[in-house]
This record gives sequence, structure tokens and C-alpha cells, in this order.
Amino acid sequence: VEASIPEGQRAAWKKFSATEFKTKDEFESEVVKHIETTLARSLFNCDEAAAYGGVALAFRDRLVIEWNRTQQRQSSADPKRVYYLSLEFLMGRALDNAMLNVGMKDVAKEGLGELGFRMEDVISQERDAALGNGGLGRLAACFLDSLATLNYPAWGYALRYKYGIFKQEIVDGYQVEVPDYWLDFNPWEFPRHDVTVDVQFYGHVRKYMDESGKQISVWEDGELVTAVAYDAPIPGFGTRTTNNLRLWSSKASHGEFDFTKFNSGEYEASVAEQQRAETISAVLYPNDSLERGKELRLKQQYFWCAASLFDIVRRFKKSRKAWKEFPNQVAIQLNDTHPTLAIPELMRILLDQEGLEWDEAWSIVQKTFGYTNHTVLPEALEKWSVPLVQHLLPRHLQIIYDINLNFMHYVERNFPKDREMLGRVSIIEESTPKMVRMAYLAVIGSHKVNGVAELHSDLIKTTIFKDFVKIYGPDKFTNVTNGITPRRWLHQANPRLSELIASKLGGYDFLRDLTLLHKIEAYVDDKEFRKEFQEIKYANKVRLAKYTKEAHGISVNPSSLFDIQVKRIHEYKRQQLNIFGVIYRYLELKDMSPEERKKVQPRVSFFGGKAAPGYWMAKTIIHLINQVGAVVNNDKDIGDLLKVVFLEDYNVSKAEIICPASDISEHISTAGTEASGTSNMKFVLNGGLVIGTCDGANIEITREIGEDNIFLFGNLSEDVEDLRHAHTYSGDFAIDPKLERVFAVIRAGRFGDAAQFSALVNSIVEHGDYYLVSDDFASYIDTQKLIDAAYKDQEAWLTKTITSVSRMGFFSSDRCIDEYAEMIWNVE
Ligand code: AZC
Repeated sequence: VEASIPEGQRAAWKKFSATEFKTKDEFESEVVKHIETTLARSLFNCDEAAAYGGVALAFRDRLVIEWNRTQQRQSSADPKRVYYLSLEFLMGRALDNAMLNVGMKDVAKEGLGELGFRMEDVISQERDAALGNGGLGRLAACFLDSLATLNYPAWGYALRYKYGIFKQEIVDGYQVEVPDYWLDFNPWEFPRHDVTVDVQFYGHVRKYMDESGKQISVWEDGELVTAVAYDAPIPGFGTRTTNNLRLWSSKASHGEFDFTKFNSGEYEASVAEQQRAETISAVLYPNDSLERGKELRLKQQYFWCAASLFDIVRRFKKSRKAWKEFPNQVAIQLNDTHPTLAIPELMRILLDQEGLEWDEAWSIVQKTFGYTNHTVLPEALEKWSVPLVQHLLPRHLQIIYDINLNFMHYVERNFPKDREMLGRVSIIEESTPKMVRMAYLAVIGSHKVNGVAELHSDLIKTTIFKDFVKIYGPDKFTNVTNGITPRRWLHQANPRLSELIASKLGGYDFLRDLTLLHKIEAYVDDKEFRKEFQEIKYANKVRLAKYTKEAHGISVNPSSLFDIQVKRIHEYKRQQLNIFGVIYRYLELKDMSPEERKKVQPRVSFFGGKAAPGYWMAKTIIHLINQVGAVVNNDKDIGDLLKVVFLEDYNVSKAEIICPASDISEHISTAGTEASGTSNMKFVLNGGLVIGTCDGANIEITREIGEDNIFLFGNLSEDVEDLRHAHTYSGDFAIDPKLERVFAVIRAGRFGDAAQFSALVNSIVEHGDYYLVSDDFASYIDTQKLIDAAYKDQEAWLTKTITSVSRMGFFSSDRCIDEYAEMIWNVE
């Protein structure tokens, strides 16, 4: 039922309609009102947390006003909308972003000062919204910012996890996971208790013929869980568009308790059922690039897909358009295979509920979906066991089998000579138990499939989806190289650099069109500009040094070369290569005479990142880094020449301090394994250089900024397979002698009990060195030496960094979103 105010009363309504604050005084009045009423505090008990609350609520009101207007505009225009389905949105903090996007941070800062608070202190009260693991989730967050900024009518859909990614504590050098309960106070979300969807699980399928002889399927007798919508406003930068991120929370379908059970004395049972329902949206799975096939994870995926599709279909049906118009009104992007169940779910809605014929339904589905692949790592490709899917989603399994049958017929007709192909491309893997290959289902059910950097998009066409390129032709596969939002990753994280650039370009237009950055290349020889640029980098290093001292008690000298590797800990990302390199550097320093040491470029090696709780090898790497730090940082011979810091609990808000502070950042994955990487872009945009392999977006960064401005090393992706093969079969695989020296000191117990690191060392020495650490070690060490030498020439270094920043325009997520809109979504 539409609950609109009648015409006659609308004038009164409009007279009292909420308006946004415009002046400092109005802002202060809003803040004080919220602190005194919404938060029930006073000037006698207002701490920084309460001040944060007041400011956040004042800005939230502003966002809501624009958000309502945006939704009204979109409802009446009813354009084609984009729905970005992502199990992860790694948003970080919202307040600073809201202030900057709305363009009122300066006003707020002054107002806050008058009320007795400092902006930085207030901002830092906010907890990160950490509903993601790493790159995939952060990319989704950048995309939301760009979608709103570019005025696309777009919605994000995800789950409202009670617990985001765990908090990482380092205890005795080991990672310990602590739950992240982030919802005590979250002013940015709006519960929509009136927007709910009942989602079914289990049960069975009854088939019968109706009068016309049509086969009907009914999914019956399942268990229902209710999805409740929680909405968060997503403001664009310098625009009134404020889009919606809708997060689903699960609860028992009959409310708090089952009253029948409750009244009959089964108190515990009634509560247990409620808890079981709530478990679905309780926690984000902390695995990055690994799928374990757990039932609860599949439940999460279906719960979220079913609720989101119900919502999308409900919105479409309001327009009373014919079903064939659906793909002209709706574009759904699958962020990795996690939402692939949306494909059979839309089929189920169209077939079983709307009565469409198979072919028409299937054509709608294929035109609606696009699929983004983020990895070629085999262990990350989702597969669900057929018995599990059968048990949880019996109707969907039938639909998946029918999709597969049609597909098999198609392949058979078109490739009659290649009998083996059927088995290779079947959605069902003939293993024990049989498995549903989600990536294949996603490819088959979408009209476009994209990778996230050029090399990666080429690789998926020649490896995991090779047969599908033969089947569908190459045009189904495309590339959209990742990007980052310059609002958060330049303007917010590095306000001084943003201001300096704005002062030269005559304003902040570059934040909406990052290609304008190329104009600062004209200042590369400008003395004043150079001086200021260099001072900003130094100040950002001082900020990180201060944080390092406060958080970890380690003093680092901001004049040292800051070398940073922050990202999830994974063998393919090769933090082990980095720390082995650090050990080698340490050994060389120890060998030197005091005279020789004086010539050495001092360096701080920063590491940060979480290991999946069950990923033992990654945890061992963290432990080794901390053990090396404990030795090196306390070695009197070494002093400031080398420090090793492990930054605990790396997250988005810390990245905002870390990325502007690098001289060098490390993106050193085994070639062909890192689909894109996005922190590489953040570091270069903030005036740091990169040491990297020819992998992911490093390649395109090199193309844009020039090979003189990046330090590339290591084997190329086309050689990886042969090298791996040789390790195992050639018999003469010898560990690099420099690396051998590192292993010798680890084995000798220099960094604590050697047994703790034996599995890590043996993965290289005895188990085939899958990630090519030894193959790339010498080249890595040599390149680090080049970096030391290059850094000595500060003027030349500065020229490289300024030039690089000016050439980073391509890597804005605005460019990505425009590419998706044009090539995949067909939206305006
Ligand atoms: C990541 C890729 O590893 C990274 O290279 C890429 O930049 C990023 O996606 C965005 O495309 N993949 C993941 O984070 N994967 C998962 C499952 O979390």
C-alpha cells in the first residue's frame, strides 16, 4: 500500500519539511541538539565519543534528506538501475567521507572547535565498518562511491554481519583473533522493519501437471527465515545523488520466540530457533581466496541472494512493465561467484512464480547478469557439493541441472568432435561427491564476464575459462582494470597533497576527473612545488612514525626510507620473500665495518595484514616477521639502519595513514597470481614508488607512469609453469645461495625456535617452492639495492614520484564504473 500524504495536506507538510544545515551556527545547533536529545548527554558529560555521535547524526540527517530526494527522483524517472551484489563491502569509516563528499568539512571543523573539540579526535572515535576481507570488499566500497559521484542509479546489496572481519592482536609475535562487534553505536544505518522478506530453506519439490498440461514445480515444507533490510546512505562527491547500500539481517520468521513452543514450556527450544536464524547474518567469513564449502556460508549466500532478488523484482513490478523489459530496467553485477545463486533464483521466480517459459526466462536471466572474476587461484574457486545443495535448496539444484542439460546439448551440437569438452565444462563436476562449479554457472548465466586487470583478464581466457571462450567466442569476456576512489585515497587520506594539487589546477575538479592530474607534470621542475611536495611526504611519514611509536612503542626515524607491504597475508603475495630479504639485509649489515655502515641507506620495513584464522603458513609468516623485528630492532650494531615493524590490525582507517607515508611499497606476488591489486594504486597516487613483479595492475601502472618510475623484478607469468615443473621434476633445483644463507640463520635459531619455521622453509626447500621465492630472490635483492641507490639522489627520486602521481589518472574507480556502465550494464 502506498502511504502518501493527500494533496490537501502536502502544503503543510512541505512547509515543515526537513532542511539541511548550511552555516556553522546551524551545524553547531544540530550537533548540540543531537547530543542533548538523541544521545541524552549534556555539556557536563560530553566526551569525544559523544561529540562524534552528535556530529555523525548531524551529517546523517543531511545525507538522509538528499537520499530521500534521490530515491524520489529515481522512483519517478524509473531508469535502468544497477544492482551490485557483493558479500563484502569494506567501507571503513563514514563520517570523514560524508563531510568531504558533502563539502562541509571546513565548516564542521570550525564549529567543532567552538564546541571544544578537535576534528581529528572526533573522527578517530568511529569504528571501521569492516564487512570485508580485503581487495574484493574494498573495491566494492570504492565502486559505491563512484556510482553515487557519477549519478548512476545504483544499489549495493550485502549482509549486515554482526561481526565484521576479526580484530587482529599480536601476542608474543602470534596473531590472535578477537571478534569485531561493531554495532554498539552505528548512526549510519536505518533499520527498515517494514522491508522484510521471508527466505525458504530445505523442504522438497512437488511436481504436477496443471489443466493445460504444463509441468508445475512447488517448493514446499521448508524452513523460513526473515530478512530485515538495514539501509545506509552513500553520498556522492559534489553531487546531490545519495544512493543506497541495503544490508540484510536475519531473524526468526515468527519474531522473537515461537510462542507455541514458548507457552508449552519449551522455552529453550523457542530461543534456540531464534538464535539459529540470527546465526545466518552473524559473521563475515574471514577467508580471503579460500572456499571451504561450509553449509552456513551457502545459507548466507542464498539468504542474501533471495532477499535481494525479491526486492529487485518487487521494485521492477511497480512499473508494471512486461517481463521482457526486465533486462532493460535491471543490471545485476555478481562480485565474484559468491552471489551466483541469484541466477537459479531468478529462474525460479520467473518459472515457478511468474509462469514464464524456460527459454524466455533464460534469455532474461542471461541479459541481466554480469560476472566479475577476481582470482585464478584454484583454491578460491567456489564449488558446492551436490548433496548439500540438494538438501538446502532442492528446487535450485533442479534448475541448475536443467541449465546444465541445455548447456550440454548446446556444446554437443557445436563441438561434436570434442567429446572430452562436455566433462570439462559441465557445471557438475563428476567427483565424489559431485560438485557444483559456481564459476561455470556464473559464466553460463551472464552476458559478460570480466577480469580486473589486463593480464588477469587474458589469463582467465587462457586458463580457467579457456573452453568457454571457444564456446561463446571472445566477446563475452572483457577487462575492466580496477581503480580506487580519489576522494578517500587522496583527498581524505592526504589532505595536504590534495590541497597542493588543487592550488595548481585551480580547484578540486581533479577529484571528479582524475585524468586532470596530468597537468601537475608541468610543475615537476617548479622549485616551490617540489619543496612543498617533499614536505608533505615527510609530514606523512612523521604521522606514521608517531602512530608506530604510540601503537607499538617502536621509534622509527622519518628520514629513513619507508618500505611498506600491507595486504592480506598469503603465500602468493609473498610476504615471506620480503622478510627473507629483510633478514638478508640484516646479515649484510652485520658483516659490515662501522665505516661501511655509515654509507648505508637507513630503512624501515613495515608489514601489516591479517591471516585467515585457519591458514597456518600465513600465521607462521606473521610470527617470523615479529621475531625478526624483535632481534633487529634491539640490535645495538644496527640502530636506525634497519627497523622492522608489524602494524597490528591493518584496516581501512589505518591504510589512510599508511598509504601516504611510503617511499616504496611492495607488490611482489608470484607473476600471474595477483588478479589486480589496488593498494599499488593508492601508494603511487600518494607519491610513493613501487617494487613489484610483472603481475596484475603493476603492468598497467608501469605503462602509465613509465618504466623508469617503477622497480620491476622477477620471473614473468609465462615462465611460471615451466619453473614449477622444473622444481619438481628436473632434479637439480637448487636454492638461491643468498636465500640459503637466510635459511641457515633461521635454522640456527637466530629468530627463536627454528622448529617453528621449518614448515615455511621446507615449503621452499623440499616441497617445490610453488610460489617461486627462490627463483625470484636474487632479482629481488638486486632491485632493493637499486632502490637504496636511487633514494640517495633525493632530487631524482622526487621527480619520479611527482611524475608518477601526475600519470595516475587512469586508476580512478570513476573510470572503471563508466566502463562497466558502457560495456556491461548499458545504463546512463
Ligand atoms: C582480490 C584480488 O586478490 C586482488 O588482486 C584484486 O585487486 C581484488 O580482488 C579486487 O579485484 N580478490 C579477493 O579479495 N578475493 C576474495 C575472495 O576476497
